[in-house]
Amino acid sequence: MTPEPLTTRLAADRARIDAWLEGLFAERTPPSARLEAAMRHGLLVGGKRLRPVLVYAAGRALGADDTLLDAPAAAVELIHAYSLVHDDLPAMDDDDLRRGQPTVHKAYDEATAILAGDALQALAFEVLARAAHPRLPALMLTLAEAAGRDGMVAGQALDLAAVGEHPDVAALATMHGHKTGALIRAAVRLGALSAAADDDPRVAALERYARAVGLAFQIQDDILDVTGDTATLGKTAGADAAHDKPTYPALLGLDGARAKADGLLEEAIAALAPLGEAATPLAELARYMIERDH
Ligand code: GRG
Repeated sequence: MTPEPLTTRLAADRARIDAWLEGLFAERTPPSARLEAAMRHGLLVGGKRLRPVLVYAAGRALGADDTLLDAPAAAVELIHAYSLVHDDLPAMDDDDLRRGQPTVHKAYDEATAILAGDALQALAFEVLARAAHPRLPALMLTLAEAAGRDGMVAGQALDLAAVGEHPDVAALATMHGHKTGALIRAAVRLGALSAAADDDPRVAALERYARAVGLAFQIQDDILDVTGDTATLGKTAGADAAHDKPTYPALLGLDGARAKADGLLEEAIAALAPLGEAATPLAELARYMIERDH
């Protein structure tokens, strides 16, 4: 059987998770229509859905059924959406545009954006808790650790502390490993744990894959900031430089940053060896995430 092309699979997975996420807002009479609309804006307007796609790909590679992967995929995207809504706030990155549209605090107001982020985060855990998933405690722990004080939020704190500082490559990797990497690793782990035990060597292989992909994804994001194709992220080229944020191209040069991302891509693909052909979609996805132009 000819394997399904990546683009077909990506489109199908995006359609699947989008329908699932839309369903969270259906048949409800919310206490606050404004809060609900702001949540929808932060979650549903645009976005590549990379983290849900990783949940599906990792889970399927170990034999999980799609129906078991929907709730973890939705939960990780809800955390991601909340983080972007809060990251865009004036107290954080102060961005007017996200995904080519006004940020939530611009489309609504700052207080509503804070609340929408809060509610999206709570909804992530509600979605998981309602899923009656056989690995529920492990999934809850994975997502909570990745999102919180040992993961993404810690990364954001390190990032804020680094403004005006001159961290070296190792410090930059630690910051991004928390800020962006933790959720990407969580996505892969949520998929893997839906099908396999914690001590399954294939889970460890997928963790090595996710670590390399997460860092390479961030390097590519930095490269896109420099090369200027950032319209879909709603930034202007050089925005991070304007915020005096350290980036990989600034530390390694553009070619050095590209070489590092390529090396990590090879590492990610090599890590998949124990999974055999079942991991082909994950290898393609890594390439797509790192060679993407937006
Ligand atoms: C505010 C607690 C808190 C955390 C924010 C992840 C994060 C921490 C901020 C995002 C800032 C940012 C733009 C980082 C660069 C890498 C990144 C995560 C890009 C956005 O992810 P994509 O490209 O976004 O997957 P889409 O829009 O496709 O969902």
